[in-house]
Amino acid sequence: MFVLTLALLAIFASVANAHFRLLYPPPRGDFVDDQEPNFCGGYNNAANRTTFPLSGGFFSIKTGHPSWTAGVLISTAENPDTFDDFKASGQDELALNYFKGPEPGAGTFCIPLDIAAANITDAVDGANVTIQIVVQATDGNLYQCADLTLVKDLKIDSNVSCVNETSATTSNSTNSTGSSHSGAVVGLSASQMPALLSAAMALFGVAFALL
Ligand SMILES: [Cu+2]
Repeated sequence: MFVLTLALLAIFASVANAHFRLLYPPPRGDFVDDQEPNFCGGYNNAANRTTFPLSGGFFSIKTGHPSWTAGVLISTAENPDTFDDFKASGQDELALNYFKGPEPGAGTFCIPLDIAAANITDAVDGANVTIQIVVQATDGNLYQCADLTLVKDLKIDSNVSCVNETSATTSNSTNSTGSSHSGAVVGLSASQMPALLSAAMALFGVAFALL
């Protein structure tokens, strides 16, 4: 029973840490893990609009994935509800080009976001826009949206945390290659089940040692 409890704890801990969260600016709604592969993380309507600097802003994410690439789409529609709303002339409108995250990359990151520098038509002082953060990891594209009103010369409140903090504690110390991405915090996609199983097996080992 004790062993079973530990295994279940391992599974719940993994679920809680899967994917990524948008910490700032606030997303459209509460994080729903299994909705994150969908448009705006499952939220089709603008909500929680935040005043945001036209230039010199940042966003903050917390990710459970040790290896990832991210970019930021932008829409100047009032209530963007499809991926097409984040395109112009058939091309993605990017407020920030795709970039590779640091490795190991599980942790909290603060990423500069200068919307003025992206030169998006209509993304100007006073405009309502929506950014869609895209994180590409082992389980495909993941999405979170934040609805904004752009304000020239605005400074983000100093209470808003902007830190870079990797969580080395999530890496699997028994991983012999040292560079594999499968050893750390995992989701529950089929390709990641072996890592979850190995985490569960490690806990079984601890449980037997205690008996
Ligand atoms: Cu994930």
